[in-house]
Amino acid sequence: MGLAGAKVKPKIFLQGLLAITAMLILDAVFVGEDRQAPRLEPPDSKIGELLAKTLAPDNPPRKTVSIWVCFTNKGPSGIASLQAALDRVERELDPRCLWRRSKICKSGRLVDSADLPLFSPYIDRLRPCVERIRTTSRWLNAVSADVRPREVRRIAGLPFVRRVELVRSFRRSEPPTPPLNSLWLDFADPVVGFYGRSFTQINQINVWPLHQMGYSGHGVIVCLMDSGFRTRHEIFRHARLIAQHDFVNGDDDVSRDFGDPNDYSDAHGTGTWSLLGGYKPGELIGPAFGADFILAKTETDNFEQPIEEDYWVAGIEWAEGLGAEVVSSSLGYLDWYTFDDMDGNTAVTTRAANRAASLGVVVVNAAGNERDSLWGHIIAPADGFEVIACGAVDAIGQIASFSSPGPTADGRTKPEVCALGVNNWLAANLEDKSDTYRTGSGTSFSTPLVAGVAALLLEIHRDWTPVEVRRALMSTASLSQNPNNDYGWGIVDAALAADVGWVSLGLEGFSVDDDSSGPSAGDGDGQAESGETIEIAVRLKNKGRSLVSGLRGRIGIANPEIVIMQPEANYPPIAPGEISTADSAFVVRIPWGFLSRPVFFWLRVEGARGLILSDWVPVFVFR
Ligand SMILES: [Ca+2]
Ligand SMILES: [Ca+2]
Ligand SMILES: [Ca+2]
Repeated sequence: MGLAGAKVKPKIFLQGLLAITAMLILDAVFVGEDRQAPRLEPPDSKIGELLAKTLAPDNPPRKTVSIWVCFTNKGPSGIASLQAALDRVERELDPRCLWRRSKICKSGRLVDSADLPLFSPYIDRLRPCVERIRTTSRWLNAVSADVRPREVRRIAGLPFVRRVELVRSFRRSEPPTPPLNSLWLDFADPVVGFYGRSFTQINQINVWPLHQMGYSGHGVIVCLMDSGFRTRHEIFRHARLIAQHDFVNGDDDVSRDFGDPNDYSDAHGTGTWSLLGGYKPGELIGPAFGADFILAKTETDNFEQPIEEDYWVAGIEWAEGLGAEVVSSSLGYLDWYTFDDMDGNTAVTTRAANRAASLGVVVVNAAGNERDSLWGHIIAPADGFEVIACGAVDAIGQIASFSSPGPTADGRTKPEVCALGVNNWLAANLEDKSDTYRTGSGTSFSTPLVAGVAALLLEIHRDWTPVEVRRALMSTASLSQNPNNDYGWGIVDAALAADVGWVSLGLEGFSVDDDSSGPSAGDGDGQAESGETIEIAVRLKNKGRSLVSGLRGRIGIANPEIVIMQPEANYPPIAPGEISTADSAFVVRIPWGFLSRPVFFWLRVEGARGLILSDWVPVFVFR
């Protein structure tokens, strides 16, 4: 069983397995050869298929190749010394890691043999055969290293080496940035004004009610794994950064390195961190701006040198050990895996993500930007069983043209949920101007929004496990009753998922009346057309668990040509789960000669305590 060939059938990983069982199974996946008698195998049989292909004589010769070297065990030890070693590891674990693991493992040991360090004499014996050790993984019981091709057989021949295989590479595709819709926001509104242009992304997933209640992810450790981070950007001035490590360069500074290939190496991570945890009123607010952050630089964001899976695995192991409760990341297009591998248990990153989840870490990963590419599917580790895969929608809730669809290779619905991933407002890293902002698109940018919501849920419910966080997000999202492989369970509703009694309203739909009865004046063909006065009846759904009353709706629009004649409407009380239309409709007059296009009315609904819902009502107007 090797890194490439290992395929434990997914049915073993049925969701809802007791976590301790999951740990034992994962243990078997990673170090299951421990207890077997040493095998004397010819070196070639230990060389993974992909590595063998790469080194085949018909391929162009390479100076070095990056490989995983998996060891047979963690050193010769009897049961007694194994127990002592486990005791030692458990004592050394960070208290915040122990606490988080204890949510899952209610009794017994909080560590297993996958937590034991590598047997250092093996590494010492390996060292003369390699150009450079890249990183090590306790969970995989493996070392990654750059080696000369001719050394591969010699390494495979070492008696303590179980298998060697290629380190896979990923490449992130940047989706096209669509033209901006002219959506108008009233920044004079105190709620909108506080969030600035980030209101759209925060409002769509209903985060601001939790901020108003005082939640911001305080006390929750969130790890971002990305291309590097401009930590000096003003948006992070209030962020509590408790640890950082650069796995690519082996230092403790995740900002741009002198030797990095271009000036933009920290652009992607700066953007994702700002979306999750930025704080600048009037400009940009992330869902979990009050969290404790740990940052891992695990990619170079370099076209020539794509993202490599070994740094990602090292990063998530490190974060887990520090007590990370949420990990947010996005990898990218897979150069080496096939869709059949997206079965939740094959890609190295997926298996590491599964183990992190089984230890209590909520892993949130981008679904990918590959809808229209040759790949056409979700990307690892989004295929993981408890991994929350994030798709991307635009400001009016339509799936982004690039957002990778499910299902997984074994037929599970993916992604889990969606958030804004088209024209998000995020911190930029333009040349040397550190305090700028920009728009950006991609599932990379919807992911940190959802990860931020996960941190809010964990702040409110300290005992929730990854299974519970995932279930809360899915069961309260916009398509929870009829999920599909584009949106998953739909757009997140943070206030509803948090289950704190916040009145949560959804825009259920609307209808346009263009007949000549009542205030409307038109030809009655059911289409809104230039020259007509129309009535817009908006239906609201009470998604919460208590009756809502005293609701007032008000619409606004950026386009001054359209005259709003009746901007307000009162709603009757709405029982939980019920849908209601206002007693009277909104009335608007469309001028003659109006060009055919969608028109976006901004609807805000207030209750006794102020704003409850803000959303867009898109009406198509024909000439
Ligand atoms: Ca560095
Ligand atoms: Ca009418
Ligand atoms: Ca009409």
